Amino acid sequence: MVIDCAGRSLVLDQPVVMGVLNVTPDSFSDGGRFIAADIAVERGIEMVADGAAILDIGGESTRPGAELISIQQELDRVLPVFEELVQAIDVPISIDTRHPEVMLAATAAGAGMINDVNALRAPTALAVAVESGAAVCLMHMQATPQTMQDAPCYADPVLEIVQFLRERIAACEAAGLSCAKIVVDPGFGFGKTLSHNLQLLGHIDQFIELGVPVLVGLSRKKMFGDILQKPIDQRLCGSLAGAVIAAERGARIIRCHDVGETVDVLKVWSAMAQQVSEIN
Ligand code: PT1
Repeated sequence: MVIDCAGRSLVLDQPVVMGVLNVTPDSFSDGGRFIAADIAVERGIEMVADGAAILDIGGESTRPGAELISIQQELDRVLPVFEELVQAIDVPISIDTRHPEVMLAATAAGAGMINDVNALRAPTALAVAVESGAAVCLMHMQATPQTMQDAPCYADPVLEIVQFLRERIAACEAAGLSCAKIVVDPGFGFGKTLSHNLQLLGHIDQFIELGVPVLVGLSRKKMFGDILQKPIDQRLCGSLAGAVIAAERGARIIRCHDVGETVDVLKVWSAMAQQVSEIN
């Protein structure tokens, strides 16, 4: 299966890596190291060399409790990086934003995917996405980044989140977006307890039934901190375990910071999967 990202192809026959490129001074794990555009561009080129099939550029942190920034600040952070990286690499580049103004400017600057943690629920977001020709990632989030971890609550998280994404896919299709341009994401850590996150991870197969590729973002998240009792810089092995579990259950895009390591574990999974399918 191939996703058309405004002219650039994302081939999903095997699970692939989406490299996270935060252009935020308060980014939850990069500590603002990539605030300068040229450093971000260099890091993006490096992630592609390490095997990333797509990059995801974000200027606003959406981790729990993150500070709000203005649209202008977000644009100032991400646009210079898009303008340079689009020239420097061949893989599709995604814009991680909740804001239609940023979607519009980034897709005009060459973004091939809109990754929206708010699943295009902002007024005009859907229309901007359809008009842009970009692919979209629809993510589930309960409440907002500022409040989402206060008291996450579901009767049945898997059922409710699958249903939410089904409704968002329908809204996109009704607005004129082909389902061939849609991927979905359960939204690990976005208004979810450890128990919710683990139920979602174990039931990714139920998201596959939505009929579009599933993306997961697990990298370095608090769920691994909770399980391992380890800080952010010691969650690589936990994140890799999560990536393999997700791939085994059918996820096709793994959003992560540690690109080379994640590419390696996915290559092992893919080698196994290919061998098994050849024999059967
Ligand atoms: C994600 C994601 C994202 N995550 C998509 N986009 C973040 N599609 C940003 C924690 O619990 O999973 N999917 N864009 C980063 N957000 C978080 C959320 C970071 C929770 C950390 C946590 O530690």
